[in-house]
Amino acid sequence: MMVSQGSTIRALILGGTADASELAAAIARARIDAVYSYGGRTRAPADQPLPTRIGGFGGVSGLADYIRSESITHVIDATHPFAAEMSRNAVEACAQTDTPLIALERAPWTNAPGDRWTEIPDVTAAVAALPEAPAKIFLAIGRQHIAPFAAKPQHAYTLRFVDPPEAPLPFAADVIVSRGPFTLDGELEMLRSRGIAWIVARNSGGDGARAKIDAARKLDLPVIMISRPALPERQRVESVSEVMQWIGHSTRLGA
Ligand code: 3Y8
Ligand code: NAP
Repeated sequence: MMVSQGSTIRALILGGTADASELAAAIARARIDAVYSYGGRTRAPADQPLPTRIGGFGGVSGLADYIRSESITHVIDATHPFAAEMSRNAVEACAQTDTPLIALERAPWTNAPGDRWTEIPDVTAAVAALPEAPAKIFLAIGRQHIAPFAAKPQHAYTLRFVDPPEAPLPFAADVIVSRGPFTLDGELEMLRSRGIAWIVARNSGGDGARAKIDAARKLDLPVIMISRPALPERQRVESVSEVMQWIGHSTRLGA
């Protein structure tokens, strides 16, 4: 997609991940005009070295209006592989406004020798994959998608949230409040001390949440691994440097 002759760059980073924070630092160092965007899911998101906005745009039309009113010339979708609605909206809004879009998306984890993964498509299938006999289970899938596990209340659940729960939980559970990134030693200690027998995780990829997967292998624990949602076709890279080249490339075209 051509950037018009002589136009200046103004990038919108759809953020909320460690990769997005790394990109924001590179963009700030390069003194590229940009805005960092959080969805407003957590109480105190990490500070960024860029002007930051927090909260939804108001669907596809809200994002398209934002792109136009803020004279955004490039959109980088650096959200999480499970932030499917945001990613879909970005594809649609960038098509409507003819704005260059690239996704910064880490590769999925792949199971290594010794892993005991059961790969399933979604949370509902994850509940079905759990045993019937009561067990100690670590749900490492955050806060938004735990309700279906109320169908198996016989288990002793440990949850991990970024912020303390505001509403009553849909089932009895022990909640760890921690925002990560997590370490192998920390995960081994947590899993051992709680006698966890099963882990439910999403295939987020990246390093920030990988420690529990490595700890499960060391402890020979089964992992119910939720695969990523399908996303529409869009240009996709796995490194900050490729995004910087993409921006630089468009600059050369537009210079
Ligand atoms: C608000 C920004 C950094 C970024 C930290 C990464 C690593 C730790 C792994 C586990 C899994 C989980 C969850 C997780 C990870 C990083 C990274 C990553 C998983 C923050 C952040 C925001 C969010 C939103 C939050 C979700 C939740 C998911 C917890 C900031 C810390 C489980 C995803 O309470 C809620 O509503 C939380 C919602 C979306 C999934 C869910 O459905 O509950 N992330 N996480 C972003 C925004 O508002 O736009 O607060 O600073 C970012 C990070 N989360 O600074 O190093 O980059 O992947 N985040 C999953 O993998 O399933 C934790 O516990 O093992
Ligand atoms: P989602 O379900 O895909 O998005 C739901 C709605 O939230 C979007 O339609 C949009 O609202 C708003 N939104 C999401 N991300 C936004 C952003 N970066 N900036 C502005 N608005 C945003 O999103 P999610 O899975 O809840 O993820 C929310 C945030 O947490 C994202 O920043 C994501 O990167 C981060 N995160 C998510 C996960 C995860 O497991 N999903 C893990 C780590 C980090 P409007 O339609 O009103 O624009």
